[in-house]
Amino acid sequence: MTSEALIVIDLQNDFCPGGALAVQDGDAIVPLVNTLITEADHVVLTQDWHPADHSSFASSHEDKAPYDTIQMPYGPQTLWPDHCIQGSEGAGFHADLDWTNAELVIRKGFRASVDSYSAFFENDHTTPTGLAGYLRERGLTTLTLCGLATDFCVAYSAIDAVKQGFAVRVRLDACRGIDLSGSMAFMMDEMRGAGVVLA
Ligand code: VGL
Ligand code: ZN
Repeated sequence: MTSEALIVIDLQNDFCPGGALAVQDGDAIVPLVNTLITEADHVVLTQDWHPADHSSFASSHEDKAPYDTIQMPYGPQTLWPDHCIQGSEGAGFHADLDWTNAELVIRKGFRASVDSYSAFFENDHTTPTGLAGYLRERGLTTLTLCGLATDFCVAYSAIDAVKQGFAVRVRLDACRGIDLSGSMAFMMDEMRGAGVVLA
């Protein structure tokens, strides 16, 4: 057994064309992600998993529209269209994603009061999801990340993973981004600065 794991971030219907928060060409990465899954020794998936009244939804706030920013107790928070509601079709994994081999599915964003872009910490940057402990206990120290969206959940996960002491590579060819007001260029720089290997 090796110490390497593939982490597939949020490859869910709502982030694919036709979904509630569609990432351009989000579904185009599915064949390559399937190949990476086939080649990987260990596979972990993340699943954005919000209650219907989640605080990251613009619909939960009066006079707010999707992509507005609000101040939360933990800092600024972008508001989104309702997406990845627990148990909905949109929250499901893309139908062609072959995740049979996945050893763990980690759900995030399930508490109404706080969003969670990162697979490791909620957006308060202090509440852990448990993923770091899981990986450490299993001796999985080298991580390859792919999925959606490059400039949000993939980037936040990659940066937190480095901070947690993992060796981290992001397969950009197996990611697609949202690019909201320059977020793509900004988060690429943040990842590079943190020590994430961009491949
Ligand atoms: C994501 C915005 C809101 C993501 C999740 O997976 O990148 N982005 N929820
Ligand atoms: Zn979300």
